[in-house]
Amino acid sequence: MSAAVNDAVEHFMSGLIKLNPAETEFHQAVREVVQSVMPVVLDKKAYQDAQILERMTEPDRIVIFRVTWDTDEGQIRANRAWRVQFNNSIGPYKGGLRFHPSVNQSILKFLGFEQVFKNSLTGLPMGGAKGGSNFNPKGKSDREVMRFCQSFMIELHRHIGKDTDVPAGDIGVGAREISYLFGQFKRLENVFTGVLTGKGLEFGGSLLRKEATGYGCVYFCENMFKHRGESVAGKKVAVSGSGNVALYAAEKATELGAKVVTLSDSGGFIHDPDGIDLEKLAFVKELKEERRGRIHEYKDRFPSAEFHAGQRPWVVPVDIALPCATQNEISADEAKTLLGNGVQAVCEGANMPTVLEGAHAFIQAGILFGPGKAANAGGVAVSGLEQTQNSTRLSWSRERVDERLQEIMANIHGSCVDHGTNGNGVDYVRGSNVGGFIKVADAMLAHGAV
Ligand code: NDP
Ligand code: 2IT
Repeated sequence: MSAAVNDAVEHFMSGLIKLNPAETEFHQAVREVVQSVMPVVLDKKAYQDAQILERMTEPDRIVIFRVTWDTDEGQIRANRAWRVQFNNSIGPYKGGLRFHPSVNQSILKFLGFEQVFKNSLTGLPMGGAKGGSNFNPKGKSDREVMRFCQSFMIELHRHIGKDTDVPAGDIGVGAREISYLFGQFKRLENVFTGVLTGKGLEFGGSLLRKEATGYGCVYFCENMFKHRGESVAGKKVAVSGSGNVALYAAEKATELGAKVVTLSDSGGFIHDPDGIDLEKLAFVKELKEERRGRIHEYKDRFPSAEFHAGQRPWVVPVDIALPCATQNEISADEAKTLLGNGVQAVCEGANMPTVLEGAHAFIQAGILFGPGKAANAGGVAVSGLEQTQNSTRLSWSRERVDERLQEIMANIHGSCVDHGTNGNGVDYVRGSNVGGFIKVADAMLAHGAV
């Protein structure tokens, strides 16, 4: 980075930090983008005159509300909830809902900000948003989760709609929660419409939406390898998490001939040196999706595996790392460990799972580093296809959705190559940030001062 670019980045960031004190995750996400796009902004006076960066880092609006619900024992509980509608310059707001005790405004702003660029990269007409609550669905009964979702929707329904804002799932929000949310929206508004994505197949959901983020992440990884004349086949893979993204990333990696050796949850990780094949994965899916069990139970079923309590999988020597759990789950030290063990690719299924210093280390080492906003865009892309199916009142076959998903992931890869190629290969961070930025920035310019 030149001194002029560096000065401009630091000047911009000091203003942003002053305006948004203590929102550390939001600062981190913005810094990464601004480092990439500042040369483009400095090159185009129209962007500077229109204060494009200042406007892009300020959400259009944030709705904050209390969600009151009662437990099975009849006790009243209250949680805080948000919808961050970040930017709708290229389409209606679109992005997931997260239910996790760690959720706060900083985390939802970072996620909403990332979503703007990710959605732009898909090539579909979707703006960026994120929402959620500090509600913890773990350990709650189905009826408690239902009452929470219904109460949440009593406020949220005023702010969303098929042409306004279309939420979906994220951590802690899966098929069960989306179904309760959809049922309540339909009751409140008396319309049957594609206002949420990730719906059940019986009421407008798309085939392959469940698998899309994980599959898309592996398709993106395969594109990166192909660009170097290689493939994921035969590679050893560490996956973190054992939720929606992790399970289907592991499935697709295995289908493409790689050997997945780890999965995790917040309790620790399992290491199965023989490989977590599709049969073992079927057990994990049942454990996690049906029984809401814990990953350590894998060892009870497959005793040759190891369980490492309280640890993350990055100590295991692998060719490919697929972080698919949560933000900042690869520290600077863990990035060094992965590099020291000869990792060839890190492809992010989760949003911002690598700390900035770790991401810089991966880029500097010249390994294939696929940032979340490119690598995990398959989920929201198939959400976009679900919206298309809903508005035409048709359902596409699994093959048709998969074909479109592969095409979209290849296009995103192409956009990264176009905007990120340098003497060292492809800088996918710069490529995805610049590729996502230009379309949104130009739409904002065209709309004038709004
Ligand atoms: P799930 O709730 O299905 O699974 C989350 C997994 O990550 C669980 O195994 C969970 O373990 C683990 N996890 C969550 N928080 C933490 C934490 N603080 N520390 C350690 N482990 C944690 O969520 P998804 O699979 O949907 O989401 C995973 C990631 O992918 C997130 O970053 C999300 O934003 C991103 N993403 C999701 C998309 C989607 O379509 N669902 C699309 C694009 C990105 P435990 O059960 O112990 O909490
Ligand atoms: O982070 C994400 O892209 C998601 N959680 C999916 C969003 C969506 O609207 O499908």
